[in-house]
Amino acid sequence: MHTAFVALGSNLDQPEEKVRHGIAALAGLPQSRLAAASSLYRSAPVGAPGQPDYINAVAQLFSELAPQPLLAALLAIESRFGRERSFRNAPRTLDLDLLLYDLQCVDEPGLTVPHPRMHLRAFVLAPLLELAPDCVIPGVGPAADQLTRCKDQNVIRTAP
Ligand code: PH2
Ligand code: MG
Ligand code: MG
Repeated sequence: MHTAFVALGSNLDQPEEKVRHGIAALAGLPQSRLAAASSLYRSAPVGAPGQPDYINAVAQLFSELAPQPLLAALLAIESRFGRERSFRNAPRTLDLDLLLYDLQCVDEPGLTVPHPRMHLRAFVLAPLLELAPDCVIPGVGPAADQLTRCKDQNVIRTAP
């Protein structure tokens, strides 16, 4: 059994509901179990000004799926939620990013784990640390240290 952390994000069509339903969809993944889900957090869009605020969360999964099948399952959920890919960082109904998979480093077409920008984003680090305060990002270091470097990013916990 492997431990994976997945980031959820939405800034379109009732984002809170999308993230809550996204967590429920993760709970239904095959050969997997939802171990924990963070609170919901609101933040301004990073790298894409002029869009609605985001709602973000992080889920912890126990899974028998290898990284690529797990990624495929996440992309299938995004499609079910009506995700459209018009341009980079476009507003989205649901984004599911595989952040961490045990302590493994994966660098394959379409999949880089740890997620290459996770350590720069308070909207990922704050919910991740809620679930795993001692989390270490392979190749980077303690997630808590990274969050202190993102103090300029305002992230508000909105709901349990
Ligand atoms: N996702 C992005 C780009 N910018 N900003 C916030 N606040 N939350 C996100 O989930 C997010 C973003 C690309 O995936
Ligand atoms: Mg993303
Ligand atoms: Mg994504």
